[in-house]
Amino acid sequence: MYSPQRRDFISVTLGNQAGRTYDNSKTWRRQSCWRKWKQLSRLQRSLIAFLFVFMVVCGVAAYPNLSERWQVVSYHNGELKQAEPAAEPGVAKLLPKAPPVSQPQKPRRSNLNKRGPPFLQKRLSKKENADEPKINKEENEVEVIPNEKEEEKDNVISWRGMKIEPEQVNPALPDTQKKEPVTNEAVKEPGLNERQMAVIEAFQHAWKGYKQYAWGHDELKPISKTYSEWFGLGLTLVDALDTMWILGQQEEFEEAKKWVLTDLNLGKNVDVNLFETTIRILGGLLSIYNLTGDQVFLDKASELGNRLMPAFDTPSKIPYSDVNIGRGTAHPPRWTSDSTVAEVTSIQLEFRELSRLTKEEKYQAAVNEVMKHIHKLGGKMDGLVPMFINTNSGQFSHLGVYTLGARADSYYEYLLKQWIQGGKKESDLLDDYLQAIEGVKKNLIRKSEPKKLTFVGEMSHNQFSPKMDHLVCFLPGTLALGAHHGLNADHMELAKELMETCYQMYAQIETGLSPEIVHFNLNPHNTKDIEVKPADRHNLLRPETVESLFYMYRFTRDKTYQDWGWQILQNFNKYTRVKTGGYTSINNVRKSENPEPRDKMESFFLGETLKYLFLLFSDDFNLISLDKYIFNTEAHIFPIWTT
Ligand code: DMJ
Repeated sequence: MYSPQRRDFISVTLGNQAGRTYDNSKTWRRQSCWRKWKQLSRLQRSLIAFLFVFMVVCGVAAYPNLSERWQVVSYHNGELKQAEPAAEPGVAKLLPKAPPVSQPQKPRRSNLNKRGPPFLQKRLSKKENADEPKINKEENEVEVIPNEKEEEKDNVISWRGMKIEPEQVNPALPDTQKKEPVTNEAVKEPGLNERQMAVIEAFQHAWKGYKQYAWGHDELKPISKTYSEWFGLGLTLVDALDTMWILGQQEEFEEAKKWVLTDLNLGKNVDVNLFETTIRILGGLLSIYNLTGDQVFLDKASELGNRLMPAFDTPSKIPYSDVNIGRGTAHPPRWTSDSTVAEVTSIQLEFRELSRLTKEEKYQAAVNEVMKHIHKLGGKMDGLVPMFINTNSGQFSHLGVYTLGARADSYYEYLLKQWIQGGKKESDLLDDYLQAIEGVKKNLIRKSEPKKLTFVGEMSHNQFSPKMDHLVCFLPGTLALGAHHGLNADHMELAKELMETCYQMYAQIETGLSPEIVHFNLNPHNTKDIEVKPADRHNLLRPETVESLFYMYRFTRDKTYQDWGWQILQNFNKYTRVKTGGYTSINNVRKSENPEPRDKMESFFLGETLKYLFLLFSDDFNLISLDKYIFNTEAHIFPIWTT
């Protein structure tokens, strides 16, 4: 006889035993739990409910303690950094940002540039991950392209820009008397080579996505075909201005310039990060002014500089991390009064250049004060600095952790580059740089097993950790730059060894793309030099390795460096290019069959990565000559002062 109940029961049970799918398995689990719940007595159910409520209340009450405990953690350059070595996997993720007025989308920030208490970020990261689109193989959203794109080469625009040589910009002249931009004969290459054309094609593809789905917004989300806001200042557009100029993308450049003129609103009521806004937007505007001589960019730069100045109004004169550029107020992050050392020491090139161009001393005075203070400060280890500094006391905080990675990296880079920028006169900067490099050699350099790759590890409370961030791959380029400018020749030897290591961080990985962090093996019995922890397998389209390849090629003329860069570009094209326009950061460099797109094209992919690749592939060594220019930490171009 027909019995619906019996039939239902049998059907569900059998369905689960034989060939259970993801969906019906979930149903089965739900039903099974529900049955168990129903079997409990009323007392048992009440007890469980009470325990649940109790745990929620405890969790809420523990909030201040947690935030205290995590004070040692903050974010720099997109990386979670912790005073204690064992960072919890997956913490460095996304977090919310106070929405700028009338932004259509709830602003978010990727793990790249970190806001809010870390535990909040962890919670959000889970949500974000859940939302993240995966590659849909059928729709083939992440485009896999052949290495050579012969069919598209004819479309490349071959316009070349004009530029001003550093000595042609005379800051002493009033604006009206400044020389018009002149054509620089040295920039007129006989023709672009195939690899440079491939970079232009990549740029055009990235720009196509940005223009279509994110125009005037901070970052493209190429998979979901939308955008994300961080500061609401057209970050990608401003970051890419000088790249367009160098790559000869005239039409795109003119359109972008128009946006800067009419739509870049620097007076909006929004909290911005002092460091990121300085290196990307102020740096981008100054760079394009130096390349074009177009006053509109200097006017914008000068307005932004003024709006950022409240950050320096602290008891110690060490700037706060955040400034509201509309209101003219500044503050530290919510959970600490510390700033990140790299952040307060990597805004100097930009503010100093702004002073030179505007003849207003105040910018340079503010950032020089920071450097003087840190020069004298105790708490360093052989010239290596901790990662945090307190804006009230002016003292380093959370002592004992030394890294060349996130939160300290560009301190070292800017010591050298300020010295070069200023005409090699400021000996404190040079002394600090040389001492720090000796400190790196003494404390942080090791060789891996079995291949003896030279790497830079970290020191945490006298314990060495063989962990190296991809961010550290700026170092070979910086060392080579110093050697080129007359510093110890052994810096160049170390640069070569580290360059090989940074290349291996790509070459030994399944996709040929580096993870965010690697751990080197020191055990002679293990067979692999490089290990990658699950939480570190992402790639954000970062520039540091191709940046260093560019310097190494310029100074050695060894074409191996160009070949390595070419491999990297091809792998970006293979695993991160999105068919409908744009490139995406990915979650898993070890999974070539599905690297898991994160749906974000960082502004530095256009500002830095593609620019450095283009320059790496150029055999014209006068194209942004390293004897006349320096690059800021976002690859923006500043003249070396000649007076
Ligand atoms: C950029 O914003 C800059 O290069 C910064 O110095 C480090 N982080 C990103 C690129 O990785």
